[in-house]
Amino acid sequence: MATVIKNGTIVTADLTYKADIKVEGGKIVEIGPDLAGDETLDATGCYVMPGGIDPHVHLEMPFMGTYSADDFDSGTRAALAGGTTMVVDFCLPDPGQSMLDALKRWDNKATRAHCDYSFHMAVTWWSEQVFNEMKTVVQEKGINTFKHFMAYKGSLMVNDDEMFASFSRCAELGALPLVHAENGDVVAAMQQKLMDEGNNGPEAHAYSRPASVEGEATNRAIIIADMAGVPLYVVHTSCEQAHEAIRRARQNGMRVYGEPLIQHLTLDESEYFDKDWDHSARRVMSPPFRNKQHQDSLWAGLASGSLQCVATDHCAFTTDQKRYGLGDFRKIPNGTGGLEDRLPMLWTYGVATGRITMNEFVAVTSTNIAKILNLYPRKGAILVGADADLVVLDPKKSKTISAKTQQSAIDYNVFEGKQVTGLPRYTLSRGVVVVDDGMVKSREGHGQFVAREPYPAVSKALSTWKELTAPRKVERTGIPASGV
Ligand code: DUC
Ligand code: ZN
Ligand code: ZN
Ligand code: ZN
Repeated sequence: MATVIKNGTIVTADLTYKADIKVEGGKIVEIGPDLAGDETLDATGCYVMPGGIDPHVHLEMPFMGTYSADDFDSGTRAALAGGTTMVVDFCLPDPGQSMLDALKRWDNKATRAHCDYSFHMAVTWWSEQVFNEMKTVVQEKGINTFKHFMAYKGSLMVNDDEMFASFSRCAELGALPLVHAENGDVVAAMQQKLMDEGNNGPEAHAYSRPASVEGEATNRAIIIADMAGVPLYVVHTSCEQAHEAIRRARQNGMRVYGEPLIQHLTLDESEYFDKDWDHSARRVMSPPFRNKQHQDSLWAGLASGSLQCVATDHCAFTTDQKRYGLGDFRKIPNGTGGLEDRLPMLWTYGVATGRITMNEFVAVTSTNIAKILNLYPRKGAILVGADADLVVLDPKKSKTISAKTQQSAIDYNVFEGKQVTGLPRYTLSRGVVVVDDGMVKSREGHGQFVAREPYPAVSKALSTWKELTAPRKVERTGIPASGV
Protein backbone atom coordinates (compact mmCIF):
# COMPACT_ATOMS: atom_id res chain seq x y z
CA MET A 1 0.00 0.00 0.00
CA ALA A 2 1.37 3.39 -0.99
CA THR A 3 0.80 6.56 0.98
CA VAL A 4 1.30 9.96 -0.62
CA ILE A 5 1.94 13.16 1.29
CA LYS A 6 0.48 15.84 -0.97
CA ASN A 7 0.68 19.61 -1.37
CA GLY A 8 3.36 20.21 1.26
CA THR A 9 6.64 22.10 1.16
CA ILE A 10 9.60 19.80 1.70
CA VAL A 11 12.22 21.25 4.01
CA THR A 12 15.56 19.51 4.35
CA ALA A 13 18.87 20.64 5.82
CA ASP A 14 19.76 22.31 2.52
CA LEU A 15 16.63 22.67 0.35
CA THR A 16 13.09 24.04 0.50
CA TYR A 17 10.80 23.02 -2.38
CA LYS A 18 7.28 21.95 -3.25
CA ALA A 19 6.79 18.26 -4.01
CA ASP A 20 4.77 15.22 -2.99
CA ILE A 21 6.35 12.23 -1.28
CA LYS A 22 5.31 8.64 -1.94
CA VAL A 23 5.95 6.09 0.78
CA GLU A 24 5.81 2.33 0.45
CA GLY A 25 7.16 -0.54 2.55
CA GLY A 26 8.38 1.89 5.18
CA LYS A 27 10.62 3.78 2.73
CA ILE A 28 10.43 6.88 0.59
CA VAL A 29 9.97 5.55 -2.95
CA GLU A 30 9.30 8.69 -4.97
CA ILE A 31 9.52 12.48 -4.65
CA GLY A 32 7.93 14.72 -7.24
CA PRO A 33 4.85 16.58 -8.45
CA ASP A 34 1.33 15.08 -8.65
CA LEU A 35 2.00 11.67 -7.15
CA ALA A 36 -0.85 9.24 -6.51
CA GLY A 37 -1.23 6.41 -4.00
CA ASP A 38 -3.77 4.34 -2.07
CA GLU A 39 -3.89 6.76 0.82
CA THR A 40 -3.36 10.53 0.77
CA LEU A 41 -2.19 12.77 3.59
CA ASP A 42 -2.90 16.44 2.97
CA ALA A 43 0.06 18.65 3.82
CA THR A 44 -1.39 21.92 2.50
CA GLY A 45 0.20 24.81 4.39
CA CYS A 46 2.67 22.47 6.11
CA TYR A 47 6.38 21.73 5.98
CA VAL A 48 7.39 18.13 5.40
CA MET A 49 10.64 17.37 7.18
CA PRO A 50 12.76 14.42 8.24
CA GLY A 51 11.47 13.29 11.64
CA GLY A 52 13.42 14.55 14.60
CA ILE A 53 16.22 12.42 16.03
CA ASP A 54 16.96 12.92 19.70
CA PRO A 55 20.57 11.82 20.19
CA HIS A 56 20.40 11.96 23.98
CA VAL A 57 17.68 10.40 26.15
CA HIS A 58 17.56 8.32 29.33
CA LEU A 59 14.45 6.14 29.46
CA GLU A 60 13.86 4.01 32.57
CA MET A 61 17.43 4.71 33.60
CA PRO A 62 18.66 3.51 36.98
CA PHE A 63 20.09 6.71 38.47
CA MET A 64 20.58 8.31 41.88
CA GLY A 65 18.72 5.60 43.75
CA THR A 66 15.70 5.46 41.45
CA TYR A 67 14.66 5.03 37.81
CA SER A 68 13.82 7.85 35.42
CA ALA A 69 10.04 7.88 35.16
CA ASP A 70 9.53 7.77 31.39
CA ASP A 71 10.22 4.33 29.98
CA PHE A 72 10.42 3.26 26.33
CA ASP A 73 6.62 3.27 26.20
CA SER A 74 5.74 6.75 27.49
CA GLY A 75 9.07 8.25 26.38
CA THR A 76 8.82 7.25 22.75
CA ARG A 77 5.13 8.15 22.64
CA ALA A 78 6.14 11.62 23.83
CA ALA A 79 8.82 11.69 21.12
CA LEU A 80 6.35 10.93 18.33
CA ALA A 81 3.76 13.38 19.66
CA GLY A 82 6.36 16.11 19.21
CA GLY A 83 7.63 14.99 15.79
CA THR A 84 10.68 13.03 16.94
CA THR A 85 10.86 9.66 15.20
CA MET A 86 14.06 8.24 16.64
CA VAL A 87 15.82 8.35 20.00
CA VAL A 88 19.29 7.30 21.10
CA ASP A 89 19.40 6.06 24.69
CA PHE A 90 22.44 5.34 26.87
CA CYS A 91 23.18 1.79 27.94
CA LEU A 92 24.73 2.21 31.37
CA PRO A 93 26.58 -0.74 32.88
CA ASP A 94 26.93 -0.54 36.66
CA PRO A 95 30.59 -0.10 37.56
CA GLY A 96 31.98 -3.65 37.46
CA GLN A 97 29.19 -4.91 35.21
CA SER A 98 29.75 -6.36 31.74
CA MET A 99 28.68 -4.12 28.85
CA LEU A 100 27.08 -7.12 27.19
CA ASP A 101 24.99 -7.95 30.27
CA ALA A 102 23.86 -4.35 30.55
CA LEU A 103 22.95 -4.36 26.86
CA LYS A 104 20.60 -7.33 27.41
CA ARG A 105 18.70 -5.24 29.96
CA TRP A 106 18.49 -2.31 27.58
CA ASP A 107 17.38 -4.53 24.68
CA ASN A 108 14.65 -5.84 26.92
CA LYS A 109 13.43 -2.43 28.07
CA ALA A 110 13.40 -1.13 24.51
CA THR A 111 11.02 -3.82 23.23
CA ARG A 112 8.27 -1.36 24.26
CA ALA A 113 9.46 1.43 21.95
CA HIS A 114 6.94 3.16 19.69
CA CYS A 115 9.68 4.67 17.48
CA ASP A 116 13.05 3.48 16.21
CA TYR A 117 15.97 3.71 18.58
CA SER A 118 19.66 3.12 18.98
CA PHE A 119 22.06 3.03 21.92
CA HIS A 120 25.24 4.69 23.06
CA MET A 121 27.33 2.53 25.40
CA ALA A 122 28.71 4.11 28.58
CA VAL A 123 32.22 3.42 29.84
CA THR A 124 31.51 3.61 33.58
CA TRP A 125 34.63 1.73 34.72
CA TRP A 126 37.85 0.62 33.08
CA SER A 127 39.47 -2.82 32.86
CA GLU A 128 40.75 -5.39 30.39
CA GLN A 129 37.20 -6.76 30.21
CA VAL A 130 35.81 -3.37 29.20
CA PHE A 131 38.62 -2.99 26.67
CA ASN A 132 37.69 -6.35 25.10
CA GLU A 133 33.95 -5.80 25.21
CA MET A 134 34.26 -2.48 23.38
CA LYS A 135 35.31 -4.44 20.30
CA THR A 136 32.28 -6.74 20.54
CA VAL A 137 29.97 -3.76 21.07
CA VAL A 138 31.26 -2.04 17.93
CA GLN A 139 31.73 -5.05 15.67
CA GLU A 140 28.76 -7.18 16.69
CA LYS A 141 26.20 -5.01 18.48
CA GLY A 142 25.79 -2.08 16.12
CA ILE A 143 26.93 0.57 18.60
CA ASN A 144 29.67 2.98 17.52
CA THR A 145 29.57 5.57 20.32
CA PHE A 146 30.91 5.42 23.89
CA LYS A 147 29.86 7.83 26.62
CA HIS A 148 32.22 9.00 29.38
CA PHE A 149 31.10 10.82 32.52
CA MET A 150 33.66 13.30 33.81
CA ALA A 151 31.24 14.06 36.69
CA TYR A 152 29.29 11.92 39.19
CA LYS A 153 32.37 11.17 41.28
CA GLY A 154 32.10 7.89 43.15
CA SER A 155 29.63 6.34 40.71
CA LEU A 156 29.80 6.90 36.96
CA MET A 157 32.89 9.14 36.71
CA VAL A 158 36.00 7.99 34.86
CA ASN A 159 39.43 9.52 35.40
CA ASP A 160 41.67 11.08 32.76
CA ASP A 161 43.94 8.03 32.35
CA GLU A 162 40.89 5.82 31.84
CA MET A 163 39.40 8.30 29.41
CA PHE A 164 42.64 8.48 27.44
CA ALA A 165 42.80 4.69 27.22
CA SER A 166 39.15 4.42 26.22
CA PHE A 167 39.43 7.24 23.64
CA SER A 168 42.48 5.49 22.16
CA ARG A 169 40.47 2.30 21.94
CA CYS A 170 37.65 4.21 20.23
CA ALA A 171 40.14 5.57 17.67
CA GLU A 172 41.29 2.13 16.63
CA LEU A 173 37.74 0.68 16.59
CA GLY A 174 36.28 3.50 14.53
CA ALA A 175 34.02 4.58 17.38
CA LEU A 176 33.15 8.09 18.54
CA PRO A 177 33.62 9.00 22.21
CA LEU A 178 31.02 11.17 23.94
CA VAL A 179 31.65 13.13 27.13
CA HIS A 180 29.55 14.57 29.89
CA ALA A 181 32.03 17.37 30.56
CA GLU A 182 32.00 18.71 34.12
CA ASN A 183 34.94 18.51 36.53
CA GLY A 184 33.55 15.92 38.94
CA ASP A 185 36.23 16.44 41.60
CA VAL A 186 35.60 20.18 41.82
CA VAL A 187 31.81 19.68 41.78
CA ALA A 188 32.03 17.20 44.67
CA ALA A 189 34.21 19.62 46.69
CA MET A 190 31.87 22.52 46.06
CA GLN A 191 28.81 20.45 46.93
CA GLN A 192 30.37 19.51 50.27
CA LYS A 193 31.31 23.12 51.02
CA LEU A 194 27.80 24.35 50.24
CA MET A 195 26.26 21.67 52.47
CA ASP A 196 28.70 22.49 55.29
CA GLU A 197 27.65 26.13 55.04
CA GLY A 198 23.99 25.15 55.34
CA ASN A 199 23.05 25.61 51.66
CA ASN A 200 21.05 22.47 51.07
CA GLY A 201 18.35 23.71 48.64
CA PRO A 202 18.10 23.25 44.87
CA GLU A 203 19.76 26.60 44.14
CA ALA A 204 22.95 25.15 45.64
CA HIS A 205 22.89 22.59 42.83
CA ALA A 206 23.46 25.46 40.39
CA TYR A 207 26.13 27.08 42.60
CA SER A 208 28.05 23.80 42.76
CA ARG A 209 28.27 23.45 38.96
CA PRO A 210 29.32 26.83 37.53
CA ALA A 211 30.13 27.27 33.85
CA SER A 212 33.87 27.11 34.57
CA VAL A 213 33.71 23.46 35.70
CA GLU A 214 32.09 22.64 32.38
CA GLY A 215 34.52 24.76 30.38
CA GLU A 216 37.53 23.17 32.06
CA ALA A 217 36.28 19.62 31.51
CA THR A 218 35.35 20.32 27.89
CA ASN A 219 38.85 21.65 27.21
CA ARG A 220 40.42 18.68 28.95
CA ALA A 221 38.32 16.14 27.04
CA ILE A 222 39.18 17.86 23.75
CA ILE A 223 42.90 17.74 24.49
CA ILE A 224 42.70 14.08 25.51
CA ALA A 225 40.75 13.28 22.34
CA ASP A 226 43.34 15.13 20.26
CA MET A 227 46.14 13.11 21.87
CA ALA A 228 44.21 9.90 21.24
CA GLY A 229 43.59 10.96 17.65
CA VAL A 230 39.82 10.63 17.78
CA PRO A 231 36.87 12.97 17.12
CA LEU A 232 34.77 13.96 20.12
CA TYR A 233 31.07 14.63 20.81
CA VAL A 234 30.35 16.84 23.81
CA VAL A 235 26.85 16.23 25.19
CA HIS A 236 24.70 18.97 26.73
CA THR A 237 26.96 21.91 25.93
CA SER A 238 25.42 24.62 28.09
CA CYS A 239 27.83 27.54 28.37
CA GLU A 240 30.13 29.89 26.48
CA GLN A 241 33.30 28.40 28.02
CA ALA A 242 32.49 24.95 26.67
CA HIS A 243 31.31 26.37 23.35
CA GLU A 244 34.52 28.39 23.06
CA ALA A 245 36.64 25.27 23.60
CA ILE A 246 34.67 23.47 20.87
CA ARG A 247 34.94 26.43 18.46
CA ARG A 248 38.69 26.68 18.99
CA ALA A 249 39.22 22.95 18.46
CA ARG A 250 37.19 23.01 15.25
CA GLN A 251 39.17 25.97 14.00
CA ASN A 252 42.29 23.94 14.62
CA GLY A 253 40.95 21.17 12.43
CA MET A 254 39.58 18.79 15.05
CA ARG A 255 36.25 17.10 14.60
CA VAL A 256 34.56 18.14 17.82
CA TYR A 257 30.78 18.33 18.05
CA GLY A 258 28.62 20.21 20.57
CA GLU A 259 25.05 19.46 21.58
CA PRO A 260 23.02 22.18 23.33
CA LEU A 261 19.76 21.06 24.93
CA ILE A 262 16.44 22.75 24.23
CA GLN A 263 16.17 23.37 27.99
CA HIS A 264 19.44 25.35 28.12
CA LEU A 265 18.45 27.32 25.04
CA THR A 266 15.10 28.45 26.45
CA LEU A 267 15.19 28.32 30.27
CA ASP A 268 17.62 30.20 32.47
CA GLU A 269 19.06 30.12 35.97
CA SER A 270 16.26 32.26 37.42
CA GLU A 271 14.30 28.99 37.61
CA TYR A 272 16.41 28.14 40.70
CA PHE A 273 16.16 31.40 42.62
CA ASP A 274 13.29 32.77 44.72
CA LYS A 275 11.05 29.92 43.68
CA ASP A 276 9.35 27.27 45.74
CA TRP A 277 11.39 24.13 46.45
CA ASP A 278 9.42 21.87 44.09
CA HIS A 279 9.62 24.35 41.22
CA SER A 280 13.41 24.56 41.44
CA ALA A 281 14.01 20.89 42.21
CA ARG A 282 11.99 19.85 39.16
CA ARG A 283 14.50 21.83 37.09
CA VAL A 284 17.61 20.37 38.69
CA MET A 285 19.71 18.84 35.96
CA SER A 286 23.39 18.69 35.14
CA PRO A 287 24.64 20.99 33.81
CA PRO A 288 22.19 23.45 35.40
CA PHE A 289 20.40 26.22 33.54
CA ARG A 290 22.65 29.23 32.80
CA ASN A 291 22.22 32.96 32.32
CA LYS A 292 21.17 34.82 29.15
CA GLN A 293 24.73 35.40 27.92
CA HIS A 294 25.33 31.67 27.81
CA GLN A 295 22.03 31.17 26.02
CA ASP A 296 23.00 33.74 23.39
CA SER A 297 26.27 31.91 22.88
CA LEU A 298 24.45 28.62 22.26
CA TRP A 299 22.04 30.21 19.77
CA ALA A 300 24.96 31.79 17.95
CA GLY A 301 26.65 28.39 17.81
CA LEU A 302 23.63 26.82 16.16
CA ALA A 303 23.37 29.60 13.59
CA SER A 304 27.07 29.62 12.76
CA GLY A 305 27.57 25.86 12.78
CA SER A 306 30.01 25.67 15.69
CA LEU A 307 27.33 23.68 17.57
CA GLN A 308 25.59 21.00 15.54
CA CYS A 309 22.78 19.23 17.40
CA VAL A 310 19.88 20.05 19.69
CA ALA A 311 18.93 17.30 22.14
CA THR A 312 16.88 16.95 25.34
CA ASP A 313 18.84 14.64 27.69
CA HIS A 314 15.27 13.56 28.50
CA CYS A 315 15.58 12.07 31.99
CA ALA A 316 12.30 12.77 33.72
CA PHE A 317 11.55 12.35 37.43
CA THR A 318 8.25 12.89 39.24
CA THR A 319 7.89 15.48 42.00
CA ASP A 320 7.91 12.65 44.56
CA GLN A 321 11.22 11.41 43.18
CA LYS A 322 12.67 14.94 43.24
CA ARG A 323 11.74 15.13 46.93
CA TYR A 324 14.35 12.46 47.76
CA GLY A 325 16.59 15.51 47.89
CA LEU A 326 14.65 17.51 50.53
CA GLY A 327 17.35 18.68 52.94
CA ASP A 328 20.23 17.66 50.65
CA PHE A 329 20.31 18.95 47.07
CA ARG A 330 22.89 16.30 46.17
CA LYS A 331 20.13 13.68 46.39
CA ILE A 332 17.69 15.41 44.01
CA PRO A 333 17.62 13.09 40.97
CA ASN A 334 19.24 15.07 38.14
CA GLY A 335 17.20 15.42 35.01
CA THR A 336 14.35 17.09 33.15
CA GLY A 337 11.96 16.09 30.38
CA GLY A 338 11.63 17.61 26.93
CA LEU A 339 11.14 14.88 24.34
CA GLU A 340 7.66 16.02 23.33
CA ASP A 341 8.58 19.70 23.36
CA ARG A 342 11.99 19.87 21.64
CA LEU A 343 10.74 20.53 18.11
CA PRO A 344 7.89 22.95 18.92
CA MET A 345 10.08 24.86 21.41
CA LEU A 346 12.95 25.15 18.92
CA TRP A 347 10.54 26.13 16.16
CA THR A 348 8.90 28.79 18.34
CA TYR A 349 12.03 30.23 19.95
CA GLY A 350 14.40 29.59 17.04
CA VAL A 351 12.68 29.66 13.65
CA ALA A 352 9.72 31.91 14.46
CA THR A 353 12.04 34.47 16.08
CA GLY A 354 14.48 34.38 13.14
CA ARG A 355 17.40 33.06 15.18
CA ILE A 356 17.76 30.03 12.93
CA THR A 357 16.37 29.15 9.52
CA MET A 358 14.00 26.29 8.77
CA ASN A 359 16.85 24.43 7.09
CA GLU A 360 19.07 24.90 10.13
CA PHE A 361 16.18 23.64 12.23
CA VAL A 362 16.14 20.39 10.24
CA ALA A 363 19.93 20.16 10.40
CA VAL A 364 20.20 20.49 14.18
CA THR A 365 17.19 18.33 15.06
CA SER A 366 17.78 15.56 12.54
CA THR A 367 20.24 15.62 9.65
CA ASN A 368 23.43 16.62 11.48
CA ILE A 369 22.66 14.07 14.16
CA ALA A 370 22.12 11.33 11.58
CA LYS A 371 25.42 12.22 9.92
CA ILE A 372 27.44 12.40 13.13
CA LEU A 373 25.99 9.15 14.52
CA ASN A 374 26.34 7.31 11.19
CA LEU A 375 22.62 6.93 10.53
CA TYR A 376 22.55 9.01 7.35
CA PRO A 377 20.90 8.72 4.82
CA ARG A 378 18.70 5.97 6.24
CA LYS A 379 17.57 8.51 8.84
CA GLY A 380 17.63 12.30 8.73
CA ALA A 381 17.03 12.56 4.98
CA ILE A 382 14.21 13.04 2.49
CA LEU A 383 15.66 10.95 -0.31
CA VAL A 384 14.41 7.97 -2.26
CA GLY A 385 15.43 4.90 -0.26
CA ALA A 386 15.48 6.62 3.13
CA ASP A 387 13.24 5.40 5.95
CA ALA A 388 9.90 7.23 5.83
CA ASP A 389 10.37 8.84 9.24
CA LEU A 390 8.69 12.14 8.53
CA VAL A 391 6.99 15.00 10.28
CA VAL A 392 4.36 17.13 8.58
CA LEU A 393 4.77 20.28 10.61
CA ASP A 394 1.98 22.81 10.71
CA PRO A 395 3.44 26.28 11.39
CA LYS A 396 -0.03 27.62 12.22
CA LYS A 397 -1.00 24.97 14.72
CA SER A 398 -0.38 26.12 18.27
CA LYS A 399 -0.88 25.01 21.85
CA THR A 400 0.03 25.88 25.39
CA ILE A 401 2.39 23.31 26.85
CA SER A 402 0.87 21.63 29.87
CA ALA A 403 1.54 18.55 31.97
CA LYS A 404 -2.19 17.85 31.75
CA THR A 405 -2.01 16.99 28.06
CA GLN A 406 1.50 15.54 27.71
CA GLN A 407 2.46 11.93 26.97
CA SER A 408 5.23 11.90 29.57
CA ALA A 409 4.46 10.03 32.80
CA ILE A 410 5.57 12.83 35.12
CA ASP A 411 3.27 15.27 36.92
CA TYR A 412 4.70 18.57 35.63
CA ASN A 413 6.46 20.08 32.62
CA VAL A 414 9.43 22.46 32.81
CA PHE A 415 7.93 24.36 29.84
CA GLU A 416 4.47 24.62 31.45
CA GLY A 417 2.50 27.58 30.08
CA LYS A 418 4.71 28.22 27.05
CA GLN A 419 2.73 29.01 23.93
CA VAL A 420 4.24 27.10 21.01
CA THR A 421 3.61 26.79 17.29
CA GLY A 422 4.97 24.30 14.76
CA LEU A 423 3.18 21.13 15.80
CA PRO A 424 2.90 17.91 13.82
CA ARG A 425 -0.21 17.48 11.72
CA TYR A 426 1.14 14.01 10.97
CA THR A 427 4.13 12.05 12.17
CA LEU A 428 5.19 8.96 10.21
CA SER A 429 7.43 6.23 11.54
CA ARG A 430 8.72 3.99 8.74
CA GLY A 431 5.66 4.96 6.73
CA VAL A 432 3.10 4.31 9.45
CA VAL A 433 1.02 7.32 10.48
CA VAL A 434 1.67 7.40 14.22
CA VAL A 435 0.38 10.90 14.93
CA ASP A 436 -2.75 12.10 13.15
CA ASP A 437 -3.86 15.66 13.87
CA GLY A 438 -2.31 15.60 17.30
CA MET A 439 -3.67 12.15 18.19
CA VAL A 440 -0.97 9.59 18.96
CA LYS A 441 -1.93 6.31 17.28
CA SER A 442 1.34 4.45 17.60
CA ARG A 443 1.80 0.92 18.80
CA GLU A 444 4.04 -0.27 21.62
CA GLY A 445 6.76 -2.44 20.10
CA HIS A 446 6.61 -0.84 16.65
CA GLY A 447 10.06 0.72 17.21
CA GLN A 448 13.11 -1.16 15.99
CA PHE A 449 16.75 -1.08 16.97
CA VAL A 450 18.88 0.67 14.36
CA ALA A 451 22.42 -0.69 14.17
CA ARG A 452 25.17 1.84 13.46
CA GLU A 453 28.33 0.89 11.63
CA PRO A 454 31.74 2.00 12.89
CA TYR A 455 33.49 4.90 11.17
CA PRO A 456 36.73 4.26 9.29
CA ALA A 457 39.25 3.51 12.06
CA VAL A 458 42.52 5.41 12.32
CA SER A 459 44.63 2.25 12.19
CA LYS A 460 43.79 -1.23 11.02
CA ALA A 461 45.66 -3.18 13.70
CA LEU A 462 43.95 -3.31 17.08
CA SER A 463 46.14 -2.98 20.17
CA THR A 464 46.34 -5.61 22.82
CA TRP A 465 45.45 -4.61 26.38
CA LYS A 466 49.19 -4.74 27.24
CA GLU A 467 50.12 -2.37 24.43
CA LEU A 468 47.38 0.07 25.26
CA THR A 469 48.23 0.22 28.94
CA ALA A 470 52.04 0.16 28.61
CA PRO A 471 53.75 3.30 29.93
CA ARG A 472 54.47 5.57 26.99
CA LYS A 473 57.81 7.23 26.36
CA VAL A 474 57.35 10.96 26.70
CA GLU A 475 59.12 12.95 24.00
CA ARG A 476 60.64 16.12 25.39
CA THR A 477 61.69 18.11 22.37
CA GLY A 478 63.66 21.23 23.06
CA ILE A 479 63.08 21.29 26.79
CA PRO A 480 66.34 21.04 28.75
CA ALA A 481 66.38 18.04 31.05
CA SER A 482 67.13 20.25 34.01
CA GLY A 483 63.93 22.16 33.31
CA VAL A 484 63.02 25.48 34.83
N1 DUC B 1 22.35 14.95 33.65
C1 DUC B 1 21.10 14.96 34.06
O1 DUC B 1 20.60 16.01 34.45
N2 DUC B 1 20.41 13.79 34.05
C2 DUC B 1 20.91 12.60 33.53
C3 DUC B 1 22.34 12.53 33.48
C4 DUC B 1 23.00 13.84 33.34
O2 DUC B 1 24.13 13.91 32.98
ZN1 ZN C 1 25.21 14.09 31.20
ZN1 ZN D 1 6.56 27.03 40.77
ZN1 ZN E 1 22.39 12.47 29.69
